[in-house]
Amino acid sequence: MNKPYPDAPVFDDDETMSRDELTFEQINGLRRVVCNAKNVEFYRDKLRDLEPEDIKKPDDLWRLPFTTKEDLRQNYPLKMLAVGRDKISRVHGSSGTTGKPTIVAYTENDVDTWANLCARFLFAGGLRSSHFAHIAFGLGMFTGGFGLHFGINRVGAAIVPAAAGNTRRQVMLLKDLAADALICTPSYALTIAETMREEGLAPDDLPLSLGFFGGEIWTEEMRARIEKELGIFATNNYGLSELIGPGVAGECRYRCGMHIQEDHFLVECLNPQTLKPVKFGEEGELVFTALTKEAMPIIRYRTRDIAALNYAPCECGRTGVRMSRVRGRTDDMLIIRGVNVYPSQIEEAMLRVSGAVSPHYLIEVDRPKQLDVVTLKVELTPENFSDRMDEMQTLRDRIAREVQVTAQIGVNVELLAPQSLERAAGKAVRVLDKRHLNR
Ligand code: DLL
Repeated sequence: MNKPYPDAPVFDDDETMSRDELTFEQINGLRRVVCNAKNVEFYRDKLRDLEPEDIKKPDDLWRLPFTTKEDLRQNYPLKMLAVGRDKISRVHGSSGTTGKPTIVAYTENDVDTWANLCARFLFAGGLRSSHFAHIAFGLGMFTGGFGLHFGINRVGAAIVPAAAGNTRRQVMLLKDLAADALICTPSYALTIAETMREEGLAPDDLPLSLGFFGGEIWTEEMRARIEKELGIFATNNYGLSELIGPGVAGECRYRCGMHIQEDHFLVECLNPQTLKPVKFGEEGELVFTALTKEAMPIIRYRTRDIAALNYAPCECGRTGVRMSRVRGRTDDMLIIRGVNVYPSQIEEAMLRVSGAVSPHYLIEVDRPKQLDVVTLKVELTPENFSDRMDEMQTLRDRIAREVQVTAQIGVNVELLAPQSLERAAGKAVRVLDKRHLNR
């Protein structure tokens, strides 16, 4: 595996500002946000008793209201705009495929900021101007494609806008254009790796050396698989359309959490029930306030993403606090016979067992009688697909035991033939909860 640029500097000096400078920037940013948000009807009423100059210290943030996904839904499509339509230079939407998307809008400055934020994390993960970067994110309303497109452009690297789907073609392009970096969801990276194998290509047959993955929850075990199967150095990056898209946080080459770009996003880590801050280092729901966005100010946005914050200095010199991997979303947490389980805990346990199972899986939950039943459907790798009943039973038992230890729930394990589960070109669907169908 090639380690990129051991001496990598930062893309932009603001990434290393001192904590005191950051606090100063954040207070100024909050004042700006209060001022700008008063242009939005939804916020105007909520901010009636607060003037920008009332914000004097970081804790004054607590005087600001929360914003939820529901609030954005109710203000569909563009009622959250703080500027006139003539100032809008781009519109994107949330990634869901059903119902009305959440629309987000950008001024020209917002688009420029966004490109810089993406360039910062791409650079931090090793992208340089000499590289070819292949984007396999959809180029549409989803923020992944265009966000990264302009980020790569800002770094000065070549863009291969392959977009999502048609995996054989992706592999052909990766090979023929000799791309250095792959950008997509982690689950799609595995699908590309699988197709490479089917085409008879080994990791060394492609010059690919870097991967930038985000947009969905994944585990350290999944990273190890992806790196092995593609022969790359993979970094994680995080973002959400409501805040800007990708570029909210990203890993540096030390990969000990994702640096939040705190000069643009003020983060809180709160207990989702009490909405009070968790203790330092504990997991909680991340809540963000965008400090520099013009078109659509967003205040204390409840992401539903559960992660922890680490304020310890990082060896890379960036000062932005690091967020852990997202462990789960409050709305994706499964309650199985009273036990709270995140799908990522099951993924972690399953992949820890052995190389015999592929990382393609589906967690099915049902309640045929009074009790919840979880079936973990997981594909075998082609090399391990066997009709030896005893071997298969041992593997099933090992996976179930590991899940029991990690997630404290019993699961039935169903081993499937390779290629049985549907592959997604974007975000993978990992859970099928049928319980509500039986009510
Ligand atoms: O997924 C933005 C994005 C695109 C980020 C490409 C990174 C790369 P949405 O479609 O609005 O935006 O979905 C946002 O995706 O609240 C998380 O639950 C999840 N998510 C995004 N990145 C990560 C990550 C984009 N690295 C929602 N790890 C967020 C875990 C992630 N979850």
